[in-house]
Amino acid sequence: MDGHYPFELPPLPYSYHALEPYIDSETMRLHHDKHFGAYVENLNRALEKLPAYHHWPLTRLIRENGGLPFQLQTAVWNNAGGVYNHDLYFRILGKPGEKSAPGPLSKAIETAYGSFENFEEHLKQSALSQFGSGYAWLVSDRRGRLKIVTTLNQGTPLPRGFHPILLVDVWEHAYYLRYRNRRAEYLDAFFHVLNYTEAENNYLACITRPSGNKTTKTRSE
Ligand code: MN3
Repeated sequence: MDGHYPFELPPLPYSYHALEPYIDSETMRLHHDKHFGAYVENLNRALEKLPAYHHWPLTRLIRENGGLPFQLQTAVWNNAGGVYNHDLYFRILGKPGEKSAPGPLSKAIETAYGSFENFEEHLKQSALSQFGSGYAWLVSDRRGRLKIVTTLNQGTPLPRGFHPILLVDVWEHAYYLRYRNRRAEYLDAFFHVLNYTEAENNYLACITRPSGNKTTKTRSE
């Protein structure tokens, strides 16, 4: 998702109950319609009176956040991040059982982590160690090498020059209704509904991009 103002809430790409029993329909309805919806609304509200930024794509609002008027930076950082992160989160989930990605992402995961099982264990441990609200991500660097990173609140790995492949939301609103405080159980469930085909598409978009990066104005890692 990389449109510009006014942003719209994209429809869920499957039904609310498609991820049952791993993620329940009530959580999905609340998470997508209310939480994701609020980030879209609040981002539009923050930008409403600043037409100079209405043509900025979502990722630019994040990457070049420091170039916005100071009083707007925090609201845009939080809400543009909330929109970017939730758009990706709901896209990389799917019906249980669509496990493998037979292409380059599989090879890259096996090269970096030895196996899918080992990769999932690494991502799970990172997600468990994220203190408070945030995300654990699988990202690619500019050379197509994989790395697991975490971000706090609605932060993204974009300003660090990484290309997101997949992420897991560990805000309590993502799991509290069904799993209460048992984040580890939610993470085990998450891997049942992780759509590696969609993750593969994100990886392919990254490794086939001509220059390999669009982040010339950001800090180097
Ligand atoms: Mn969320």
